[in-house]
Amino acid sequence: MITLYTFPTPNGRKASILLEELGVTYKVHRVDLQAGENKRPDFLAISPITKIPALVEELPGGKVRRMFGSGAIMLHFAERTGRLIPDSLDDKAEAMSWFMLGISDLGPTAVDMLRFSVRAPEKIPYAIDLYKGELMRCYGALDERLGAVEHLANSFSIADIACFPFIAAAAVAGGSLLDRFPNLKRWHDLVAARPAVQRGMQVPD
Ligand SMILES: N[C@@H](CCC(=O)N[C@@H](CS)C(=O)NCC(=O)O)C(=O)O
Repeated sequence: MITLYTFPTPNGRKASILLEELGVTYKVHRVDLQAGENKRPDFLAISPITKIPALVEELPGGKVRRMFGSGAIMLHFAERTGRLIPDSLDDKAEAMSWFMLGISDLGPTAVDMLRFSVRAPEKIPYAIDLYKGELMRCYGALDERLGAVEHLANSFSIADIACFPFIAAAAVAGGSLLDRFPNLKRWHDLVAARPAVQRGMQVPD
């Protein structure tokens, strides 16, 4: 049995979209971040950094496999199933480049932008301008790529899943922001129409 530890955030939804796309059977354990449930010792044993998403799989013989972080979860299941990741080295190199842009640039930048522009008690123009600029840099790179290809690695892959929830959040919260990036908007609408993506975006309820 697989249990996904998650909360309704873009990083959590990368993991649930992946599992839905692969048709993996899993249980959902909601970790209430606002109530500090991620700081409890039982969750710390699963996710040493006390962040969601994390996943536990009970294996035959009583063994347990844990993994934490949306990137580790996506790569593990893509490699294990041979799906949502290209076969050829060249295509995989391109897919990994966009996958990592989602994991290490787009996600952290979007979160820091939110922290400094909305949550910070003191508004620091330098920090707001920095993260806004970095976010626009990510959007610009994605938009240019998606002007040439339908999905980030040609066919739908974990590269798309790594980026989609943060672009979906911008589509909801950012007003007409995506209108400035027409290729990114086209791709957002295409990915958002996938039934498994829609299911994954509802996890946890
Ligand atoms: N690199 C991690 C980041 C995960 C992450 O930032 N999770 C946030 C929710 S989106 C979290 O659990 N935050 C709780 C905390 O910071 O205490 C990933 O890609 O999954």
